[in-house]
Amino acid sequence: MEVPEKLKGARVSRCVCGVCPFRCSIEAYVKDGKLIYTRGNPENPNTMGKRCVKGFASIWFAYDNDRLKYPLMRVGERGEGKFKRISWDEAFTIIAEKLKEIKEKYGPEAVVSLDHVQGCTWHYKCFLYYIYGTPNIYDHTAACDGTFTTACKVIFGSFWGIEDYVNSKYILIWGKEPFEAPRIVGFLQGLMEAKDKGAKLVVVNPRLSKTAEKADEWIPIRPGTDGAMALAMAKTIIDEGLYDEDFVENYCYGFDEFRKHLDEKGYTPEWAEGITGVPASTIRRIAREFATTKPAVSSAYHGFACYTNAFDAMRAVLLLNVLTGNVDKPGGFLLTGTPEGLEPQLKPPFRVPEDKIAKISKPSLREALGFHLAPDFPTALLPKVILEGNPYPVKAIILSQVNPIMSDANTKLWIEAFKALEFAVAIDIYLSETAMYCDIVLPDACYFERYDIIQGFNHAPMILYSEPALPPPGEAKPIYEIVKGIAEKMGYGEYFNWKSEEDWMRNMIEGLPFTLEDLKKKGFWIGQPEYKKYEKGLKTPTGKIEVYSVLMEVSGFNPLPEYKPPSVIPDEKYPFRLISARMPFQSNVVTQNIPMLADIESENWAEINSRDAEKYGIKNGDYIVIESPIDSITVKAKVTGGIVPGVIAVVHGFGFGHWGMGKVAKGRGAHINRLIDTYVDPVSGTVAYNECKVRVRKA
Ligand SMILES: Nc1nc2c(c(=O)[nH]1)N[C@H]1C(S)=C(S)[C@@H](COP(=O)(O)OP(=O)(O)OC[C@H]3O[C@@H](n4cnc5c(=O)[nH]c(N)nc54)[C@H](O)[C@@H]3O)O[C@H]1N2
Ligand SMILES: Nc1nc2c(c(=O)[nH]1)N[C@H]1C(S)=C(S)[C@@H](COP(=O)(O)OP(=O)(O)OC[C@H]3O[C@@H](n4cnc5c(=O)[nH]c(N)nc54)[C@H](O)[C@@H]3O)O[C@H]1N2
Ligand code: SF4
Ligand SMILES: [Mo]
Repeated sequence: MEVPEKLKGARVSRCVCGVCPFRCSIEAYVKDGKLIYTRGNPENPNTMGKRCVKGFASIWFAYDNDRLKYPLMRVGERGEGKFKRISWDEAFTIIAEKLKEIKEKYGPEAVVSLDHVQGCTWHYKCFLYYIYGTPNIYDHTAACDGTFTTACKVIFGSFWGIEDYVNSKYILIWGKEPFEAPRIVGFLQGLMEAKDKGAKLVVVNPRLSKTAEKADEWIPIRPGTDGAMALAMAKTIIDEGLYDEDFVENYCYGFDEFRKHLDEKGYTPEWAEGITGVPASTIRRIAREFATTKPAVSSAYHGFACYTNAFDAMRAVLLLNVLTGNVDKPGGFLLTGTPEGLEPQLKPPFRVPEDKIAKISKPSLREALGFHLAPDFPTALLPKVILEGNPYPVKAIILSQVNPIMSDANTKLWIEAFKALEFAVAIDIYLSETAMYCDIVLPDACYFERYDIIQGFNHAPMILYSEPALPPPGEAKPIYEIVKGIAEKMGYGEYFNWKSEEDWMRNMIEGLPFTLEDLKKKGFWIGQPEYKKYEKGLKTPTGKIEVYSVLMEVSGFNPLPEYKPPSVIPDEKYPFRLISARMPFQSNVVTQNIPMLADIESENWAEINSRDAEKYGIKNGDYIVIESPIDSITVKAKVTGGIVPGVIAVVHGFGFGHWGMGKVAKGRGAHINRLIDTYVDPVSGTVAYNECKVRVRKA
């Protein structure tokens, strides 16, 4: 790809975008010490020189004066926002002493770490696990795609799945948002190309979302009921003999039990119509179209999974690919990674001799609370654990690149929990809402100011490389230097005495089929894509694709997917269900201080059906009060025919009360998570954000 004229003479660095969790490989152009341009890595098939608008706009991180520049220590009450500047040496000393004290008083498991899924958190995870000895190291999976990854694990023995849109002829999307919540531009490009080539796009969603707008067919569905429709489609496909007999016979475990189960439960399209509001004739037609158009792909992701009944719904949606033989073949649902994670596995950045590795004496909170299949502890349950000291005391939290007071459900409870902690540290690039409740706040380098090695989300195995394009602002440091500083103060400096970052990066890729030099050359390494991995055997207990899940059975769950209603049902007092949506040009809570994005849309809104709005006298643009049983917010109404009556959708990520996230972010819009009580999926532990009933009135 050619370099535009104005970029000639600029130094180009290869980085991995950290704005959303999907790790696009990018190029950053620096001229005269200024970051002037970024674009997707032209050689990487996931980016092809492109990146999404929210990623593109994050160039602002390089200029934002509101970024954290110095370590801070809290001097006021928690949440009051009073901090004083301290030196790194003071910060490291305080943290090292507090960590030692808590370990002595309560045991290492009393320290919980929450972080994002970016790579250089490896140092910090390995330090806390292998050296400090806490088993409680979690990332944000439980707030995000835990239901999807767990379903991939139990059915396919893989970590993830990717829709091969570009080669598909029939794309069935259930409540996920390639156009509203883009992740990895290459996937999105593939979807557009498939449409250009004539593929049919069908979107099942309670809202006429940006993706539904572009679909050939939008199927409005009652929220939290997709499982019923997917199971009825499965029954239709089987009853009408439209399934791939050869595939099912050779590569699947438990098809006969599934067929019997669907019959016994009476999961017919007529039954599903009563639950979903989708006509039985539509369910039958979509089932036939899906099964007879090859290749086809059915997929769901985060938005669909925000219910306590979503795990089996996710299984049912993915099993449609299995019944029709659309697994790990071009145009179908491609498998990637093993149950443990993406491949190839990276090694720890430093080695701890066997006899020096900390002995973990207590089970992790995830195990202690019985979430054996979950990839992560349901972090939404952490506030209760902290406040009740059950199953054991949790006294300190270390956060890196997560902001649970904004991102998780039940804001008030999280605040209460933070107030009850003995010690809390936030590592962030802004003084986040959550950092406001911490004792020490440390300024991190952002994604184009640090080194990193991390796996890519891709069908063929992919490793990504990141190098700094710029130095971090003020005294900010990359997280590996932060961990080094703490470790040295605790007497573990020997593990961090690398001469340059290359030393620990070489440790991470030891034994892999490429060198650091290879990585640097292109910014990534990609292996060969392998299709039809089920022919060689998968990493499930039976080695087959498990329609009947042995893992579920041994964990005490129904091995076959069944339909159960959501946990929260709107009633007379709270007649609406609240669901979340996203703005295409904001990423969670990270991009809110970027002026050019704030200029496009300065606040979030609540979508409400025009019939409902009329009943309450609400007009487009009016401010409305939305009340749930636990709190209320005031937000602008968007009156639309494009949402199922009885549902209100609010865009997530807005409503910062403090100055914290910066001048631009402050005070814009409303914070949806205040309204949502704590519900999690019982299998995957994922936060059920849409289990929320509300009422509305004009403000
Ligand atoms: N612009 C933007 N892009 C993003 C992000 C962002 O914040 N902003 N975040 C990134 C992250 S972290 C993630 S995990 C991904 C998320 O990516 P997706 O999972 O693809 O998107 P979500 O916005 O979580 O999905 C919400 C959709 O689910 C629909 N939905 C709600 N309830 C139901 C239901 O019961 N049934 C069905 N069928 N649909 C339902 C909503 O109407 C909405 O359209 O996006 C990533 N990309
Ligand atoms: N109601 C509702 N809530 C949701 C969702 C929803 O759809 N609806 N979506 C959920 C989903 S899918 C997700 S993934 C979560 C995301 O929620 P979180 O895991 O909390 O992550 P982010 O919102 O991405 O950002 C968290 C913090 O990272 C900081 N940060 C950004 N870059 C860096 C960096 O380089 N280093 C460090 N140390 N910090 C950095 C930001 O300043 C911010 O404070 O939110 C969830 N919350
Ligand atoms: S989808 Fe956008 S924000 Fe997410 S990693 Fe890629 S460029 Fe960054
Ligand atoms: Mo996410």
